[in-house]
Amino acid sequence: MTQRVPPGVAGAVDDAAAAPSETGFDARLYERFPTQERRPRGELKALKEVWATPTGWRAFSAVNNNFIGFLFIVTAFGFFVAAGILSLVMRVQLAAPLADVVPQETYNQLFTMHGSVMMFLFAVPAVEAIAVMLLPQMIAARDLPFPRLSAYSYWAYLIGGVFFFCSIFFSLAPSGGWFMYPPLSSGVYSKGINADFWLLGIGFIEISAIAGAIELIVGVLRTRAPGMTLAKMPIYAWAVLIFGVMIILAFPAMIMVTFLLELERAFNWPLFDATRGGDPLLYQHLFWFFGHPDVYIIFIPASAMVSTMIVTVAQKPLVGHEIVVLALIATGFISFGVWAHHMFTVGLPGLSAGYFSAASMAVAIPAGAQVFAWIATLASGKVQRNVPSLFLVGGILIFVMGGLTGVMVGMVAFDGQAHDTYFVVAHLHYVLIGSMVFPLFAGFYYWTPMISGRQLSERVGRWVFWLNFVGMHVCFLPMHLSGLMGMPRRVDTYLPGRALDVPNVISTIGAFIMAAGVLLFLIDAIRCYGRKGDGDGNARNVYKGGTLEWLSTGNYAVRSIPVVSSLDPLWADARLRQDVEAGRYFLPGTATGARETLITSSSRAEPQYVQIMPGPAWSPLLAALFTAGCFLLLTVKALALSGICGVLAVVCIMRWVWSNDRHIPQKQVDAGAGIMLPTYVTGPQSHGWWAAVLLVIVLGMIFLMSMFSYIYLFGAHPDWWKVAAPRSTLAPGLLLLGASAGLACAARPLMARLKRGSGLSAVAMALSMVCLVCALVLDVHDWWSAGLRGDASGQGATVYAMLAWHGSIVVAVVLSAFYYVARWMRGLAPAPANKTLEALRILFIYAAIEGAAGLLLPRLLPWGAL
Ligand code: HEM
Ligand SMILES: [Cu+2]
Repeated sequence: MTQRVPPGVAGAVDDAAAAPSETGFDARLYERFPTQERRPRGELKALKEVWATPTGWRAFSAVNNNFIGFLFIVTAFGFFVAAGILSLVMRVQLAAPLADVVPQETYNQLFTMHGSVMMFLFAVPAVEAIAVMLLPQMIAARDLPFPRLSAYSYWAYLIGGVFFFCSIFFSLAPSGGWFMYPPLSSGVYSKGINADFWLLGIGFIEISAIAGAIELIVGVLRTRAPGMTLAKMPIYAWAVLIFGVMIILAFPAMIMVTFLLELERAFNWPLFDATRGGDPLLYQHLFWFFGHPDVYIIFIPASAMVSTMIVTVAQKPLVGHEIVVLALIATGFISFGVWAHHMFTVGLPGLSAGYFSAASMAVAIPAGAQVFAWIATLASGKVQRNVPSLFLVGGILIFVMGGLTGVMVGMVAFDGQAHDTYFVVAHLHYVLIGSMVFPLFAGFYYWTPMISGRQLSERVGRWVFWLNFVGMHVCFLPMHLSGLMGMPRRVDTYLPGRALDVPNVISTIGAFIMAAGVLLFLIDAIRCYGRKGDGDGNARNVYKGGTLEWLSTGNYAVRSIPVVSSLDPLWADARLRQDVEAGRYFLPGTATGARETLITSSSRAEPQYVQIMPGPAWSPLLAALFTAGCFLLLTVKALALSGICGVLAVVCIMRWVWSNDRHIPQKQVDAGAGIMLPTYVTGPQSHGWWAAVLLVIVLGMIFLMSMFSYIYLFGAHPDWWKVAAPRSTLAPGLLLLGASAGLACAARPLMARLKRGSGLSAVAMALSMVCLVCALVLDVHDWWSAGLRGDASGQGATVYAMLAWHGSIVVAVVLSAFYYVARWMRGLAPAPANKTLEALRILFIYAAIEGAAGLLLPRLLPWGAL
């Protein structure tokens, strides 16, 4: 009897023959997937049981990406509605001149909260939430690689976000605008704790976004279905990868700037106070180094959703797939070089204004390339007429209009006229609504059948679209005009008799039309998702998409993980669904009796090992609760309680890591068709190692930002340097740090080579930690005895800020050293191939390098100033 080789398998084998293997995996093994094989009984049942979500109130301990992703999306949408309601109040206040609907201070809080919530609690989390839900399904992974981390980042976001939002009900909301420039937001002009609430809310979103980014990057690079090489990776996965990398590079600036602002507010360190050696422009540079890429962090995944849906809607492959991938990468790259276009009016030197202006316009090129690819794809196919396609086309139109005004404000001279007027308000809403809100709605309509097994109403959907589309233009088009007529943004009213009445009342009407559209959508969504039955998660591919998420049948995504050989596997292989659902591919059941997914190599996606995944647990939820408590209580200055919460949060995190870190025996399991794969891998091959390296990159970026702050202030003030640096610390400090790094390096060979190695390696880690602490103490002590004070000068503020940040890393090192020693004492750290040890070594070595940088910079930079 001849065996049929499924097309996917055949393609992957051909491919592998064409290119050398990345990991030594033999692609001919794929041919073992016979189509006629009888699966053992009970296999599917075991798979279902292992992946079942706990029921009742225990559902909140669930960590699966479907569950968490769904809650995440709903929460983000909730914040969109809430921030939208705030904007309606603003629009009512602005409907007529000199109206008195809300007091001025409340209006200030309204626009600050509207902007902050939209940007930080809606836009970024929403695209991240969709990635959490969609990415694993699209690349046929069973879950994201660190499910408990997603749960933690979701709960931290929910709890922090709700508290942040509620501040507006107590008149405790911040009022300095969504970018909170000092000096307006400093202790002098923003008294009370309102601004601290902003810092709190933002702090949470930073934690959540970075945790999510690390996990999404590792997810894209290491959990793709076998055969899904980078060339066959869906465009959406590319976008998620770029999104993750951008978060890792951009958010550190935001973390540093919020950290510095809080230091200035809490301890009166004059970081942004020009009269005492600080500089408010430092804040703007750091903020926009984050803030501009942030817009693209939102736009890139949303635009890839557009590409994905357009392919389906047109039933044609994306025209210029490679060009669109390149365009996404280029957009991400360029967006890091344009931040100062938000600062044209602060008096940049002519040359740099010219550079930033030109670079800003260059962003239009890749964005334009994408738009043309979309139009060409739509034109080449027979476009299905449905609600997703309406939102797609509408969104592209709106986005193009926003892009055009973007090129206008990118011109320095024009920006001088339009800056801080309603023209900018119009521009930013066109961009954000076109590039993100409309694609999001399209996505809701498009993927709802996959999530709930039911469709949102097409009939109602048309109304939702037209109300939103018309309302959007009626609201924001006149703002271009009122802006050019001189109406400033962030002002609660205007005078009569200046021709501003008409455009404003039109805008208000438009806002309510849009609100009606959103309300209609909400009603339909509740109807659709609220109904019981049928919604067993069975994906009904109503739009005939070609990507793998349409094979999802449960919490575990696909029944078996297929071999992929095309960009649109479902179109390429008509039998794929059948074969996958019959369990004819990888991991049809559970090989070890636990949740598991396949880890593949980063570029060619060759199977490497079976990752055993953690299941439901309360620790992420509790840890998030206590983290939130810690920050919140700190904000209201309840120090003791905040400390207790902090300790409890650490305990919960340790518990969670401890239970995650089961020592799995290194054995080989049958991953399907007798292909044997290991269950435990260490070193650069393991996904944990990748996450540790990414974390260190984030920490390094944050520290770089603190070094930048030092250098910037040093350069901005001629006689800035107040206290001579204690040079005598340099040699002993470096010696200690060198010893620390050396000991951490030695821990592993000690364990591998010596008989009592595991004990010695624990001692080495403990000593490494001690050296690190001593170096820090020595450093702080010497600056202090040299007379440097944080509140006395810009030098003091930046040096201590750097040390404070390094101090928090040292605290993490101390905690993890205790953790490691505790594990060793319980006999849980025996083998040389030990994941905990590997991750901790990376952290320790990084901390030593960071310490050395912090030691050197403030002693060496002012060499000439001696
Ligand atoms: C129904 C839809 C919306 C309406 C009616 C609306 C209305 C407004 C208004 C009137 C302002 C200006 C307030 C002022 O300067 O005095 C504003 C600012 C802003 N909006 Fe919206 N908006 C909407 C949707 C959105 C969305 C979807 C986003 C982002 C995803 C967004 C982000 C912002 C931001 C960042 C600001 C600037 C806040 C600041 O100046 O600090 N808005 N919005
Ligand atoms: Cu920008």
